[in-house]
Amino acid sequence: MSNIVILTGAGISAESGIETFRAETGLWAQHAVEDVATPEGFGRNPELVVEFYNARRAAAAAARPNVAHEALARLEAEHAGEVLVVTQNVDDLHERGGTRNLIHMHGAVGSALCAACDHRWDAPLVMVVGDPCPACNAPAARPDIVWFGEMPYQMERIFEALSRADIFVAIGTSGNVYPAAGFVAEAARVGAKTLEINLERSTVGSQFDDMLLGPATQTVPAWVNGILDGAK
Ligand code: BJW
Repeated sequence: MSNIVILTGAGISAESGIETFRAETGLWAQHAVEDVATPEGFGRNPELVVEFYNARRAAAAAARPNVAHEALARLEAEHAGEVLVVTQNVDDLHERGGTRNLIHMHGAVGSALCAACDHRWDAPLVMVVGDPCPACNAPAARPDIVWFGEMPYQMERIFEALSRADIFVAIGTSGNVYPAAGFVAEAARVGAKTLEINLERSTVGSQFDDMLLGPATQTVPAWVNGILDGAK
């Protein structure tokens, strides 16, 4: 019975119509990262940042999970060992595709966070700067997103799962952002087999034991079928 930890990035949602960050025409080509994905950027121009995430929330709501999201849910349901999906994505396509054992390490566009008391609630489709917190009433609502310089969520739970992993798979992530880009090294350190699934080799691609190149909607269902068939 093997334990599987899966890290996903923007590439798994690309074929659902959600833009990635570092493609030539991706989000970071359209917006300066320091303006929209740092606490300092939010401090300088909260309207711009809230608008950026309102657009991302609308894009996520309009998108549907694809067969790669659904294949990971099937793996969780049918595999005898533990399957944990750790996503860097802020969309909810894994949940809507059926995954239950899931960590959103970079937050979620569907969630709002009070900068004054840390209370969380479901974000409205359109957030407005100065929205009051339903718990403490401070006008301090912000998108519940982990920006550069902030601590990603549930790191202790992630490293605990990595310490017990037999297989670690990274899907559709460019390996540019830490600590997520360091998970392959940690998994290898504890003896897990490591696999990268991507359109092209990522910046940390040489650290993986194996590689499966191609679009996630083809490669992920094929890999999941292989794991489930191998267990029969
Ligand atoms: C397909 C495909 C298809 C396309 N099929 N594939 C060294 C060590 C540790 C930290 C640092 C370090 N140096 C610097 C840091 C700090 C910093 C960092 O990493 N900076 C780098 C720029 C160097 N990290 C942080 O600040 C993080 N916090 C932190 O480190 O706290 C301290 C700490 C230290 C140690 C332990 C624990 C904590 C916070 C990072 C927050 C990232 N936030 C963002 C934006 C917010 C979310 C949002 O708006 O959505 O998160 S940045 C952005 O990048 C977003 C993503 O989640 C993240 C990763 O992007 P991803 O998913 O990889 O997308 P792309 O576009 O880069 O790649 C897409 C991939 O898909 C490509 O490979 C394509 O080939 C592929 N693809 N179509 C399959 N159809």
